[in-house]
Amino acid sequence: MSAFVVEYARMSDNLIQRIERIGQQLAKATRIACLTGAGISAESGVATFRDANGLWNGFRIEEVATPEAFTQDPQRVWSFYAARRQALLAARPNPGHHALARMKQLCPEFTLITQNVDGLHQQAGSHDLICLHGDIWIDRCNACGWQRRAQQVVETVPTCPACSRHVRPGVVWFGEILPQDALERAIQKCCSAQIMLVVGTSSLVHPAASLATWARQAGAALIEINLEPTPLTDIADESLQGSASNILSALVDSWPQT
Ligand code: BJW
Ligand code: ZN
Repeated sequence: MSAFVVEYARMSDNLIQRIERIGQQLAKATRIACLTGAGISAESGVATFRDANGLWNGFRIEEVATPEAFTQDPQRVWSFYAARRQALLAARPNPGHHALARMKQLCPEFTLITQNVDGLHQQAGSHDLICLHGDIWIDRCNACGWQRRAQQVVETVPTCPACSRHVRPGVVWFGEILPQDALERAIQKCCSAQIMLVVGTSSLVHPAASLATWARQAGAALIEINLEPTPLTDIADESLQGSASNILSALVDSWPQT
């Protein structure tokens, strides 16, 4: 028996019944949107931002993920991202990522939206993915627009081959605008969804966190999956407390067609 099946066996009868009922609702829906956050990658060994006292290897995300922090100390910020790139080299998608890729095959219109920059959804086969906060593997020059996909982890902040300014990771920092096409598409898909799943996010960072509120106002049923309550829990129609990989896999298993 795999470790995953053992975890499934540990779920309470009540949680299993709720998962089966929600699985049937999902199976009937033709338009589902799903927003994921760092919690879905936690079981792949990728650190979240705000768990464990909000520390990430000694950094507070609010202190390093800003354009001002990069201007002030580019090497400090680059080191934060270099360490994360290094950790990601060993990370693989977990059953939660795979379950969402499977849902895409089962639902006529399934839109996966992620705040994550780690590439694990894509590795699990979710290619038509809306990335709200960019991609950690992109190197970019803000001054001239030069960019490339990083091939290896470098410890020293690189300089742009075109204009010699500092190169930064292609992620969205606090105070920066999200990619307009990604955000517009996410809003449209969330506001036309019958059901919205919100998985493994603290729902503290906007506008990503607002998507669920907007979807709810437009008539979607909200289903939250998280280890603990969040600011969204009170307005969610269902809040499934537990690990994303266990619950998402169980939801797909309970889909009648599977
Ligand atoms: C599990 C689990 C398991 C663990 N299973 N669950 C409206 C109101 C207030 C403020 C604003 C607002 N609109 C805009 C703002 C300002 C700001 C903002 O939101 N501030 C708030 C913090 C107050 N937003 C912005 O600046 C955004 N830009 C913008 O809006 O531009 C226009 C504008 C600018 C200025 C003013 C006004 C408008 C940009 C936000 C960019 C966020 N960037 C980051 C870094 C990306 C690059 C990188 O990766 O380094 O994105 S910050 C960080 O937080 C990262 C994440 O994507 C994001 C969300 O974090 P997430 O995924 O929720 O992770 P955690 O750690 O917080 O939570 C993990 C959860 O998983 C927990 O709940 C656990 O319980 C759970 N979990 N294990 C299930 N196994
Ligand atoms: Zn440049």
